[in-house]
Amino acid sequence: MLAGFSTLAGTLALVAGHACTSFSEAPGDLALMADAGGPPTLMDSSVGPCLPMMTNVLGLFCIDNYEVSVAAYDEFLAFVRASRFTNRDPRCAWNVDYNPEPSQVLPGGSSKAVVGIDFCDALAFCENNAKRLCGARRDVDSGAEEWATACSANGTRKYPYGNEFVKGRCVVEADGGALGSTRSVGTPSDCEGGYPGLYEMVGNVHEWNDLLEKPSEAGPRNDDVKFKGAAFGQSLRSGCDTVFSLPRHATANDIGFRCCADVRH
Ligand SMILES: [Ca+2]
Repeated sequence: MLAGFSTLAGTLALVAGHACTSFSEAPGDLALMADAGGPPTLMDSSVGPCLPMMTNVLGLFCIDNYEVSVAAYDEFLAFVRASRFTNRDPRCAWNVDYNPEPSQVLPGGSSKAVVGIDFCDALAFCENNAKRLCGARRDVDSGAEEWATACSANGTRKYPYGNEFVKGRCVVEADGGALGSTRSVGTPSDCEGGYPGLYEMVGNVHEWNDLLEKPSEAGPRNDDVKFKGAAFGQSLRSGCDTVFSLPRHATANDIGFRCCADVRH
């Protein structure tokens, strides 16, 4: 899948063999709406312990059911263009451009998972939707991770759907996947789990996590951060434990993301 990494020539060795993702969130699910006039407002909190299109994992946290879609991300970009978003994370102070890398946009239109976005773009999207990029679990100090807990059904499964690989369940190269063959976001598929209603945790597109792999002396822009779950070009039988890392500023045509959030009590 090296051909797919048109702008990552210097880092291809780190990610060779992986590929694919897709996320989705219907525009109507946004917790912060970019209405004309006035500041963004939170949605009514009566919708339940998790925002719409999110799964409640063990009562510990919420996670998006799908990877973030191009359509949802476009709404965020419109919000940014209206000069109504301010990046407050010091790790991302360098990031002022939230547009996906044009050369890495996949075919398929607005229903596909957004790719070509860097870690800080993903972080900003989630924060602007009253969510956060999935990271370390907040209920334990063991280093357990939200994304991995959700994918593996709390450590009980290698794949979202079970412990035995099943061809065709998730979108990986082993199943004949090719560039641009990602599933649309927001449509249930056989790649369900580790909890009901959660899709494409393995395959389709990789997903940025708020997990530091290796800090950089050059500053947070160059810190290596993790992305998980493999993608459409992944050549191995990737599972919930598949992980790679790239600098925060890196982008690729098969790295997307989904968001997590606190359970609302
Ligand atoms: Ca995925």
